[in-house]
Amino acid sequence: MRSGSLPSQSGQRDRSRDPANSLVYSIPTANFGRSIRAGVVTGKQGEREAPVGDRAFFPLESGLLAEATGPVLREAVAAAEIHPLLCALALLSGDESLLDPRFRPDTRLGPSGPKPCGGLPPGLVDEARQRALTCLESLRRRPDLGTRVPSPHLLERALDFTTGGAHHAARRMVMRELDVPHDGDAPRWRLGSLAPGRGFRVAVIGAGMSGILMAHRLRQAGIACVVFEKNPAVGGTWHDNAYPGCRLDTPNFAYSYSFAQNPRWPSEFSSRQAILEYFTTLARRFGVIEDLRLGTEVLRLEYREREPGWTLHARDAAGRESAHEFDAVVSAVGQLNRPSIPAFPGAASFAGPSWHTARWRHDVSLAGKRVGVIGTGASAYQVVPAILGEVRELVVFQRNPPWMLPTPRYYEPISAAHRLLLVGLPHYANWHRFYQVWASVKGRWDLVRVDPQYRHPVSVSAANEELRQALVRHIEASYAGRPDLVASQVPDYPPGAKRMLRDNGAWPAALKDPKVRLETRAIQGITPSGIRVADGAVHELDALVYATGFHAADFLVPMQVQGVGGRRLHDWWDGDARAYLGLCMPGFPNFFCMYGPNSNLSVHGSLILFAESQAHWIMEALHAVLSRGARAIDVTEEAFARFNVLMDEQNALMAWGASGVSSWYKNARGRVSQNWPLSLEDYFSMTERPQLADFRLLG
Ligand code: N01
Repeated sequence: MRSGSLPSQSGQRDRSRDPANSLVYSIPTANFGRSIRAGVVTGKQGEREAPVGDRAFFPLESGLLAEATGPVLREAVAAAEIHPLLCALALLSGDESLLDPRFRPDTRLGPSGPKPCGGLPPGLVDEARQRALTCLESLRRRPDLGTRVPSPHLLERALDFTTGGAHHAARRMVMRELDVPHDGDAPRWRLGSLAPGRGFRVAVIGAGMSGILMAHRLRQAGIACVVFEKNPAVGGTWHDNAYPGCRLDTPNFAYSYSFAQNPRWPSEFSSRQAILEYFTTLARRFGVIEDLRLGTEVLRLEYREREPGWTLHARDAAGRESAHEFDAVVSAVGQLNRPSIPAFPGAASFAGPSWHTARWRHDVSLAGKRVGVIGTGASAYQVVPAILGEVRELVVFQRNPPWMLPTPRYYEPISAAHRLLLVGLPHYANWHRFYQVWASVKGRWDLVRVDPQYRHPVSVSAANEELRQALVRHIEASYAGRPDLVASQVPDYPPGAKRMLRDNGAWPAALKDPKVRLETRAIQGITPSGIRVADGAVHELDALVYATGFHAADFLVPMQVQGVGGRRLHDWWDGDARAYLGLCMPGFPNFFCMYGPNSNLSVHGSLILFAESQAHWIMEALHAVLSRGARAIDVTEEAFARFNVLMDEQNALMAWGASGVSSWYKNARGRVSQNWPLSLEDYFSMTERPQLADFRLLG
């Protein structure tokens, strides 16, 4: 495809690179018809390219392996995830026999979670590790370790080995997640050549994971952007949530940009600090930092019809208001950033300090205090064990217990032995990440899908019931000898109806701690000295923590957005936010949402995978506008309505839609306005490029 033209009707993205883009370059190959990451694969077997990682944001240190002693190497191989290691070594050595079909992994998640070592029996694991060690020993001192270029054939073999061939259906998504070609989603057009002489400015609202990515893509296309961020620093949710114990609850390697992979994560589920550092570092390296207006909140957006574009009203940290004109606006404000504090009667009378988990009061010591924590969601799950050592007493107020997913190694750091391979062995960290991504493509989706023929008082399918029983067994084992806790901790709703939480024993240990009381009676009100519950009993408290979640359904609040003909977005939504692909609404041309309605993931995939698709789609939409000499793009009412019928039908077939339990996935009307109900591949293919029949281009 010519640079500057629209994607072909076949939907294939030709990602041949613009040579002006210094980050990427193309090496077309016979097998893939696409370019391949520098140093990973080239068109001709054995051809040399730039060393792996030399253009990467987080370079490797392949010299480390040469210095390692034999015992250290053995320890590293024992600590490695065996399947990614076999793939990396096969690519480096050319030894296909490492991809022995007997070693092929089963990456499907069962009721008890991922199968250790891809489900291989111990004897085969030992054999595979021995083969890996022998290969590693023969390779590690080779001076060309960091520059060896495997063949496309080997890449295919490694993919077949990992996925059992299933990747062919999700091919383009798989290649992006593997970063082959490197940064394949980088726009291969620049404003200057696509629309010479035309000025085009974009506002991005929010400098979290989505906003940083969006600004990076715009910069890659030479489009001027300004990023408005209400906080004094970047990071979004990772900036806001500074409560003790905050860490990722999805696998970390998969929770990173596909084109900026980090081999140095401190844990498979890293702490908030490590993730914040990752995004802060990248904002700097991408240059996005230059486009930032920190401490500046966007108040209002008004669409100008005469000269299509947006007027954005903002207020800076000093309270000064200003107006700015843009051609397009991308909201990247997230879903979980406006704390929700229930209006308990008497809340204002509480004499001690009280705060929300996302507004942690680091100036208040909890030492020796009687502390109440309201809520048992993901935030409470992390904060309660983390403050337990400090407090005198802790009362946990629970309305509904969550389902716990056994994750024994949740807090474990990545060992030095494993890090040696992640940082020192080319390809290993990429394949380690890819392995996580691939396992999450299906994730637990099948286990929470409704079988309309299935009848059960709680579960929504036979597979869901199997999962429920496995999780009940985990609860019974975790609270052995405490029938009171078993009774209070087994949810009465199906697994998947609310977010399932990672458990390494820390939460059960906290609930069993003599300092902790679990209160399951409803909160009636708050008094100056504590919390009064249903039968009038009062828990005396010195401090109160609201772990009560966010106004997730109130998309874009409190911003006011006025579109064509004075259409006010929130009036028009009328408490029921909807979008087309989570990205746009009719009557709001050139206004795009990242992580908008119905684009949240809860049982499969990583939000970063979706954010990358959304940023890509927005760039394609802007390309359509600019390449046609149009001013704006607006989704049609019909396409918007059709898409939302699909969302509602499909969400009704998921545990979260079928169950009546309260959750932040639903809005006040009970409609699932947050979650994506289909597969990751579906979203990836729907966001490959805008279906122009669903849009009006405005001149
Ligand atoms: O919020 P939540 P969260 N009276 O809405 C209870 C992400 N996250 O901040 O279950 C009494 O899940 C409410 O009770 P119930 C993640 O996606 C990620 O914990 O509705 N209780 C519930 O127990 C997560 O899903 C990470 O009956 C009341 C709790 O408050 C999302 O953020 C870490 C109540 C709210 O739970 C939100 O998690 C943290 C009332 N009136 C969060 N109102 C990481 O990955 C609410 N509750 C690191």
